Amino acid sequence: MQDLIDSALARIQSAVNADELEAVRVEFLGRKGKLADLSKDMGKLSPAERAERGKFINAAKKSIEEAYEARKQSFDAAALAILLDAEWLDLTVPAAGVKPGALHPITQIQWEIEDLFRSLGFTVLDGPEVETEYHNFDALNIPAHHPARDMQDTFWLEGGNLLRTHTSPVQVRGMERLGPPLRMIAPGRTFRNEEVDASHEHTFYQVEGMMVDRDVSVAHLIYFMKTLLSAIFKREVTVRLRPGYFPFVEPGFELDIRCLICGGPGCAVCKQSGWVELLPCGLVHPNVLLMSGIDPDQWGGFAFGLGLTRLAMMRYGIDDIRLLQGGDLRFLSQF
Ligand code: 2NL
Repeated sequence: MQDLIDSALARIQSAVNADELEAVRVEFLGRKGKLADLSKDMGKLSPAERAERGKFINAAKKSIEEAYEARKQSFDAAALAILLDAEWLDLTVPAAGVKPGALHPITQIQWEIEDLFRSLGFTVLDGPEVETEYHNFDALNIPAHHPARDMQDTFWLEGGNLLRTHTSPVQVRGMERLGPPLRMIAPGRTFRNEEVDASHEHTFYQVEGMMVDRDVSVAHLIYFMKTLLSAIFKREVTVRLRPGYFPFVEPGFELDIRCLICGGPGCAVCKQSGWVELLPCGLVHPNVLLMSGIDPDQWGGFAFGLGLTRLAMMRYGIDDIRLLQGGDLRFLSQF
């Protein structure tokens, strides 16, 4: 019996890995192992022999178990050391951090203009991109069959609605809802059925604005437009008005600024004219006021439309309009 213990302890010491050790445990300590065998025929022994055998079995079990546990711990420690060596993380390395995105160049300009007009007492309005024919055309003094309704230019939807071709309908809704006096701008996305190339897109952005009050004149219009353009270009600008036709204003103007590149003598940007056409505007047509429930004998207003897409291209020197909607990060990450 002492041989049994000695052989168990020797096998435990010589086990080279955890699997081998486990096999030794099963062989000696398992339910069908060698110590279990020794207890099987205890019934045949005399009480004195049984006591003797019991004592021995317990002592054997204790010493084999102890040897087993010690050996197992050394295998576990070795396995853990291998794992720690292979899978360590250096928790002191600074984190990579979030890579911040940026506002789209058009959004940057739009927000700047919104801030400016808010500071001048204007409300910033939003409205639907899917519009009724009435709000997009009729209410702007553009009845059916008017030449300004270039059918090819508009995305018509089923049921007579359309994708707005300008943000004017937002201002029509503003006049209907707010009533005079009012100051509002309507920035947003607009759509035309264009053949897309470097300078034409089906989707573009504009800001329209309007002020309705008593005795509003062209002088108010010029003051606000100069303030707007000086803020956008971050310097004083010289402006001039030429007559321009838009059904929703009377009189209507094309507002030009002195070329910021050459300052007047003429260059490639202003096509040698010294002036750059920038901003259609005018005094709101009485029919337009009337249709939105404002009495043109009591109230008057000015209005303007500014192409944000063109402005972004001018400011950042972008030569292809398609880059703005293209979603290419190599382009966008420059802003
Ligand atoms: C453009 C158009 C202009 C307006 C837009 C306007 C809106 C209402 C009443 C009167 Cl509700 N006018 N908007 C006025 C003058 C010019 O521009 O396509 N600009 C890029």
